[in-house]
Amino acid sequence: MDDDTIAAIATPLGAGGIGIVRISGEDAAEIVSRLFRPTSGTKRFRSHLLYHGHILDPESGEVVDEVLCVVMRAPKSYTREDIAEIHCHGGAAVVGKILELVLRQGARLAEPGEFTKRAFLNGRIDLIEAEAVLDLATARSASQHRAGLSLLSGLLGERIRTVRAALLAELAAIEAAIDYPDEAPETASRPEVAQRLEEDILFPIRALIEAYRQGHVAREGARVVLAGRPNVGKSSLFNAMIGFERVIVSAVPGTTRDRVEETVEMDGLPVILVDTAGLREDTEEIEHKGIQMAWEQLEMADLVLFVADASTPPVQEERAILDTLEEKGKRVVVALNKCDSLDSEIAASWERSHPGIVKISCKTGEGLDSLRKTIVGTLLKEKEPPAVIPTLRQKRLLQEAEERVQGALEALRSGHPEEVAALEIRSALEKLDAVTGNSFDADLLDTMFSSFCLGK
Ligand SMILES: Nc1nc2c(ncn2[C@@H]2O[C@H](COP(=O)(O)OP(=O)(O)OP(=O)(O)O)[C@@H](O)[C@H]2O)c(=O)[nH]1
Ligand SMILES: [Mg+2]
Repeated sequence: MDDDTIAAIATPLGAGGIGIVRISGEDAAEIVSRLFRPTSGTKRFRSHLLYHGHILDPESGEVVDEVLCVVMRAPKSYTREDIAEIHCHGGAAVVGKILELVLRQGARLAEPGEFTKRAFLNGRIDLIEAEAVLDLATARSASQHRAGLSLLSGLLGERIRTVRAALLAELAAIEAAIDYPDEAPETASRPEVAQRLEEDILFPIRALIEAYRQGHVAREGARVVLAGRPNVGKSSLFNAMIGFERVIVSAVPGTTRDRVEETVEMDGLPVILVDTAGLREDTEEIEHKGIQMAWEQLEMADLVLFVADASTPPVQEERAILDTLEEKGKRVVVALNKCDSLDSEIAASWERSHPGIVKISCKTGEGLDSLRKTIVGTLLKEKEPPAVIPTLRQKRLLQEAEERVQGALEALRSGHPEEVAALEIRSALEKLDAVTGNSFDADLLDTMFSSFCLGK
């Protein structure tokens, strides 16, 4: 474990009001005291108190900036090490210069996420909370912000620790039955253990996996995939929704052959919008590939935005596409585009077959707001997102734990030796520990923390 003193700029670069240089490690206070001249003339910093003063370049004696400084002594700090922060003016040149001075005094430039990694390694937060910090630092929408905060509350960790404790108790019961088959109490009998495994362990784990399914849209954003026949205006709608000309629009059917995606926020919800090739039969090879890709995208969609053209009547092909989507259980919103040149008879026939259809025009912008509302309403239809929503990493581990518990249950119920169940339970315990970071491997930590931004 590294225990050198690290430093980084903790605020985004640019011209903010203030910028913060953060230092963590044994030498943090010492380094600051060599650069900082407090206005009060004090020699010793009291912990957690903000001091006014100036940063001086020790070599030239030149004043670099007027700042506020704070030292937070271990263990009452984010990393549980001594932390010092210099709050200076936010211009990139000033913050950069101060960081340079700090590094010259012997601190090492921190890796992305290294402050949070130390907080985890020093036991201040568990891995779930570390992930929550990442969530919060990168949250682009109100719902991501909420998902991050709920993880930081420690509720998920609490639930997992409860399940873990129950699992450990059952392991003890099974091992007692293996070691002392004649003396084992009634509560260690196979049916009793199996019942508790199911009710106290399997069901709560499944509930968390289900929470991911219900809530991942709030956390990671929804995939909204555009679909429809060629030339109905999918790419025009895509551009209109993201607010700039990202994809080519043309009067030639079959213009889009590739998949293009962009993230936008709709009413506080992150949405990954995907444009695809128009769906039709009988095409040349490249377009055919595009259509295949479009169907693959539709498989992954949380919602399909089906676009139709108000200047042509519904055709059999469109009916077939919509039927297929329905069979797959996809949520679909149908938009009737080109309403600026609408034929009232055609519009009426679309409205008859699709009562919820939203009339829009990419040309005039008409109806786009109500289309956004319909999309968000459909995505969030189910209900309020669950109180805790695991991340994808956590959900995968929970699924593995679920399989192991399931395995233990089957072993107990089908009369396999108790040892088989014990083995499965041990392996389920490992999976749960990996969620909270009770046990972890170095590779996992490296990948996880390296996705943090600098200074976090
Ligand atoms: N009048 C009118 N024309 C539109 C509207 N939206 C799109 N168009 C026109 O419809 C044609 C096709 O638009 P695209 O956005 O390329 O259609 P697409 O569905 O992406 O087509 P493919 O990529 O070929 O599947 C272009 O000529 C657009 O200018 C609209 O609201 N009103
Ligand atoms: Mg297109």
